[in-house]
Amino acid sequence: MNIGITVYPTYGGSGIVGSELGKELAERGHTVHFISSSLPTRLTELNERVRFHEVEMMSYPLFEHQPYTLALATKMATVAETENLDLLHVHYAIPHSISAILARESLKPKRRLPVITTLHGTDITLVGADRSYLPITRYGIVQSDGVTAISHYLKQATKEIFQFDDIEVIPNFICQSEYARHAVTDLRAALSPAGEPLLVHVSNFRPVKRPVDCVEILARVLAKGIAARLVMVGDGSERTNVEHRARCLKVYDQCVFVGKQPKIVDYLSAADVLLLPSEQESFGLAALEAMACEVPVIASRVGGIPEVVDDGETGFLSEVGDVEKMANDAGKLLADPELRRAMGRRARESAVSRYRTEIVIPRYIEFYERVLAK
Ligand code: GMT
Repeated sequence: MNIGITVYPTYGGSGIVGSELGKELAERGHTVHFISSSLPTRLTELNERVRFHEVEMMSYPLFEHQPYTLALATKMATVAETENLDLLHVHYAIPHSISAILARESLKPKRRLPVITTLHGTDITLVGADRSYLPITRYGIVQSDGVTAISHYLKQATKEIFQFDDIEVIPNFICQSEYARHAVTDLRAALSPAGEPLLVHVSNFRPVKRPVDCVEILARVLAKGIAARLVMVGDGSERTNVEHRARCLKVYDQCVFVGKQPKIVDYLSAADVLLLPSEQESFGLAALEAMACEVPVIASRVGGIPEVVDDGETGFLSEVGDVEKMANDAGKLLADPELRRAMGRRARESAVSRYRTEIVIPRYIEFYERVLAK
């Protein structure tokens, strides 16, 4: 197949999932054309089967804001014609599904171009549910030729918010050979020179991820007399608040802020426990990646996380903001290496048996075939 994929290139899990999906499809013999404003971060290598088409935007004094949605639609239609695309697969409903539908409609007299939309989370729960975007998001979803969601929770939320449920649940996935715990002796020594165990948080530091809770948890763990350090991987608007709170709690010296990192798997291989105290999380790709690296997860019981993390088996779940319980659970794991290792082993087994690429990617391909056969 010749597949057009659109993602947000620089920000968030939906871009990672769309990019990794494209690479996996290319490995299975399909040709993938990424259409977006810049090269998606995870797309380090382009070749005959993985191609990139940049959306160009003309600026004009009359345009207060550049009309990206229209420029994207134009590029989608052009690429569909020149590259003979079989379908467009867009990740994150707004505005990508709207652009794709415009492209499809503009080509209607000449060719068929089915549109598949994958819903990832805040496109439904925050942005899409906002009154100003709700009708157009609903239009984008209903008019798509096929819709997938990354968890049962998200399918249910879409049904409640948009009264639409013709949705195939296809979860996030991991490459089991890439996401595997490996020796990172030097990195671990750099992050924890005195050998304390490591709590690790990975996110884009948006308010919805509640990264400030991580330093609250660390402070409570240290107050119990349990040695630990906190490694904060990523960057975003909440970082200054996190650093400020760490100073107020006098735990700043036990924190390491490493910013955005290209090789998350190295940090997960150095981790003892992952902290994911999010306010909302429709799947929790960070949890899955940690589990694949044998890291037990301490997370909020929200959204799709309970579908991924088994409370008491592969991690511990708590109500949003319950940093006391999260600290107790973290303390339990940090103080008991045997428990930590047993949970870590179960986490890997659970991640690989349910979410490995060999299981999930064929489900996307089958879904494409079903939509094309309609
Ligand atoms: O978080 C978002 O605003 C959207 C999206 C993104 O691009 O980061 O994240 C969502 O998609 C990920 C990949 O499918 C999921 O693993 C995340 O749980 C989900 N984030 C939220 O629901 C907050």
